[in-house]
Amino acid sequence: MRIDIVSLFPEYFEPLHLSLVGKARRDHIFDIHVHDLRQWGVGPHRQMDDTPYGGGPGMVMSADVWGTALDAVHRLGTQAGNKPLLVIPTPSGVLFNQSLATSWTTQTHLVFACGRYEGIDSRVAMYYSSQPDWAGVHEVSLGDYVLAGGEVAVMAMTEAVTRLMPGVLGNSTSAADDSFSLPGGRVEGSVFTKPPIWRDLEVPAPLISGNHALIAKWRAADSIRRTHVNRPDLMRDLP
Ligand code: 6GU
Repeated sequence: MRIDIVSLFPEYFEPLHLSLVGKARRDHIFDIHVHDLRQWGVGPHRQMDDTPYGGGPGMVMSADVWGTALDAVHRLGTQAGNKPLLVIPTPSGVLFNQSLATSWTTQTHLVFACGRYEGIDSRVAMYYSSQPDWAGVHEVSLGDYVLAGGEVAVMAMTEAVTRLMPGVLGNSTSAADDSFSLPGGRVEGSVFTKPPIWRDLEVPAPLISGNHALIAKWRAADSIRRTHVNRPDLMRDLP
């Protein structure tokens, strides 16, 4: 997989050289290319935004600048003849979740277009969703709160998707045991390590019993308990 990220703040993405994602990049499981949108800006000031039609506060990013940028990034990935999926992070998008992340792992080329200010001229999403040499457009939100721009959302989405790709997690850590990948989409239960007693708090007995069936049963029950307490919205999905 090839991932291209276009942003006015490319430095935001330096941490993608670290930890699990950084290691997987060095292992060539996928590559990530970050581009400064400003290079496609117009005029001596490399302008990339303008006032909104209909009035109102703030600025809107120009379709023209984004069109030039996205066409250029498309060409960078087409050596393989692949169609890129365009992801536009926006609080007005569909909610990002584990199943959307999983569905993206089979793409050959992901392009993230990070908006700032009041967002990107809506004709950009319209245009690229109708282009046969693109795999589609997903406008995606991280959750019901507003960030200053798409960068932090793209960091989260990139990490969520890439850790699901074959070879990124070691065999000892399986994505099948992740929250939201468990049966019914529930969250993971509590976890413990040594010592068995810490400040008078004991590790639940089943976990130190050595009885694998008992351990599995305790974990399933604890996961359901935690889903009930923290995520009652998920409970209707449980079997
Ligand atoms: Cl994807 N972008 C912005 N700017 N704010 C958000 C978001 C995205 N998701 C939640 N809030």
